[in-house]
Amino acid sequence: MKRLLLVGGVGCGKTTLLQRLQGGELHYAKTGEMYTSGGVIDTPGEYLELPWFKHALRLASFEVELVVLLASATVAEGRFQPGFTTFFMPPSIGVVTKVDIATPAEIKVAGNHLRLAGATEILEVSALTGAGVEELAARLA
Ligand SMILES: Nc1nc2c(ncn2[C@@H]2O[C@H](COP(=O)(O)OP(=O)(O)OP(=O)(O)O)[C@@H](O)[C@H]2O)c(=O)[nH]1
Ligand SMILES: [Mg+2]
Repeated sequence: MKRLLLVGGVGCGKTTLLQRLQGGELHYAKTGEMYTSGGVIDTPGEYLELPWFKHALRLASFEVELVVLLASATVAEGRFQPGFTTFFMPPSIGVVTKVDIATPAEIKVAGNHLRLAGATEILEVSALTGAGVEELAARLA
């Protein structure tokens, strides 16, 4: 798997998706600080949501090949500023999460938030059911 930086709002499913991608058991664990696992940097959602943490995301992005912006399909509001991907040096892709508990319209809204953030490539997944995870894993290989 490429070296990745996972960025998304609190509870959007970053850690659960990482557990799924790494073939581990799914268990809830609030991310309290940035950490690296198998070359993937997982970040607390607060780093995106609280402005004074944001530069830490940018610094971390210098270590990776790809930034993965995640947006939960269950959250109607956008969590990213328009053009947010320009904040990072490496390329970015967008991932809509929790598609198992969202309507097609909600999935579309989350995808549009990611597009507005600057992601031109968007995948849809459920870490819980595994839907779309194989496609994502292939993209990240
Ligand atoms: N239904 C459903 N629930 C999910 C999915 N992915 C994550 N969740 C749930 O959403 C909650 C938050 O998931 P996390 O993976 O901890 O979210 P996070 O983005 O790492 O959150 P922070 O560490 O707080 O930034 C947990 O209760 C997960 O079980 C999914 O694909 N489908
Ligand atoms: Mg987490």
